[in-house]
Amino acid sequence: MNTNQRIYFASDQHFGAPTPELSFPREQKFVAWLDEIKQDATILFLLGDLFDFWFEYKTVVPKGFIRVLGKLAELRDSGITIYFFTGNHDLWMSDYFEKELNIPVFHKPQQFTFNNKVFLIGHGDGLGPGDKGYKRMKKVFTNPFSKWLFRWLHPDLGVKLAQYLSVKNKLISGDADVKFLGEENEWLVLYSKRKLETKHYDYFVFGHRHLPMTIKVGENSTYVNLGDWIGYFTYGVFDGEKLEVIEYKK
Ligand SMILES: [Mn+2]
Repeated sequence: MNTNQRIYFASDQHFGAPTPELSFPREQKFVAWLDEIKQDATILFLLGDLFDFWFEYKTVVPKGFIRVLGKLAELRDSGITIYFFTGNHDLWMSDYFEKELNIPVFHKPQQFTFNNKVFLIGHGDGLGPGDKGYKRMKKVFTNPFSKWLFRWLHPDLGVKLAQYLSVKNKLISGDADVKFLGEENEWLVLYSKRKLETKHYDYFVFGHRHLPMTIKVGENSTYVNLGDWIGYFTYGVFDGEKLEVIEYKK
């Protein structure tokens, strides 16, 4: 990394929710942010739930998000590396991003090293203790048979049904669930601390909680949660030395 280069992180945009019309101003704001970071970004990590619902049929993808997709294409074509991690709302993403945008898609946390700092990066869903209901639901959703079944529903019906269920699902419907649970109860804090028992990491970077957080989990280890682009409009930036969570004001 050059001293004037930055690595950026953002997650939980939930575009498309609660309605395309209400999502649109947030999409514009995100596009403006992407345009700004274009100057010094060397890598952009998108840590999941970019879309409130996404499904790839063999020849068809959902309508919408065209400005976001276009801007991502522009960044990518200008030489900025982009990595995408699926969240629980877009876990059905297949190879569209890889083929169309040349953006690799990960479904599990991955380790990266930048400037001798070790990062563990992912969306953060289903990690750590608890969250049993969600873990069960994820098994159903990732089951090849359910996926096959869903694919053969007509998209006008399938997407409508999925959008209904997604918006009804707690995370987008309000901030009732998004309360800090305390360091001893935050699943991703516990998960990070457990990971540190076997290996050193400088940074754990996750989304999913919709709550910006920077919490020390070890001597030289920090857990960072990126917040969201619904109410916080926060992102992470690594300058080669330290990782900060910043609010995008525009
Ligand atoms: Mn989310």
